Amino acid sequence: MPSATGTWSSCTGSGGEVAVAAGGAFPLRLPPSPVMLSLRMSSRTIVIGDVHGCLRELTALLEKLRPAAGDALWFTGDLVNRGPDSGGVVRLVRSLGAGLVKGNHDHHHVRWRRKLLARAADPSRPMPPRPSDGFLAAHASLSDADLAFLEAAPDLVQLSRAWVLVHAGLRPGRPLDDPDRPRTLRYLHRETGRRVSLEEHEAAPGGSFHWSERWEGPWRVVYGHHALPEPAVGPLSWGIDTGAVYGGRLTALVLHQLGPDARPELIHVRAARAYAPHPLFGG
Ligand SMILES: [Mn+2]
Repeated sequence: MPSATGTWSSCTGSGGEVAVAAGGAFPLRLPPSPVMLSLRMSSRTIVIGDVHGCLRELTALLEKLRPAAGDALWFTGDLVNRGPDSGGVVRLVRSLGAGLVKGNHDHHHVRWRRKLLARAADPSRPMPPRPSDGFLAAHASLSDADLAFLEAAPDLVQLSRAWVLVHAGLRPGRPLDDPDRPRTLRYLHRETGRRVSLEEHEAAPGGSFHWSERWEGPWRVVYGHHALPEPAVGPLSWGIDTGAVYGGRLTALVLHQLGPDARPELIHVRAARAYAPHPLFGG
């Protein structure tokens, strides 16, 4: 995984994978001179929301952020699909040494690749149902190394004792290594607390609530997946999918420290245009 983000330990439970960025975000590698120490103290943890193939917007946001050596750079997942250049985005993210939590769109490409390989190894298997042309075009833009990078991405990253990164959400009251952690969590049933499934772009189904409404910690959670025109800032949660691919904005959350009282800064760039329709973004 990422070189810029320090040493890693990663464990796979019976379900979702959890990665731990050891010792905060990066190891102490710098010589103990006052200048270098002050550089280290100014390093940041930067999390960028769902890019969905928007290479131009990602490039513009990186120009604004100017990540430096020592900054840890992360992505909330869904690097691919819907936008113009999925492969270009994954290669840029890889070249930056950035880390990623796996989004459902990233996962679909890993799964499709597995199906194709299984079918090639055993032609007696039925052909899997053909995905959309857009998906197949995005898939063709991904190299084996890009797919391996997506496949290796964990479902959850613990940035520090206080801060956690996931693609979609966490169920209140469940442990971080919950084997039953859904990659597309949005709404929970009011009585049972179980996940309410929904089609893309549907409003909250009756009798449900967004997971972040009842999120009481103890972790501060940064997430994407749920596109809204403005970042969804709760007491202990920060939703930063601001719909770049729908003509909204690409958002970065910047942390200058990783303690429980850290105050994130939100930095945006506006999308050049809408690449896909979405009712909340006038599409
Ligand atoms: Mn998603």
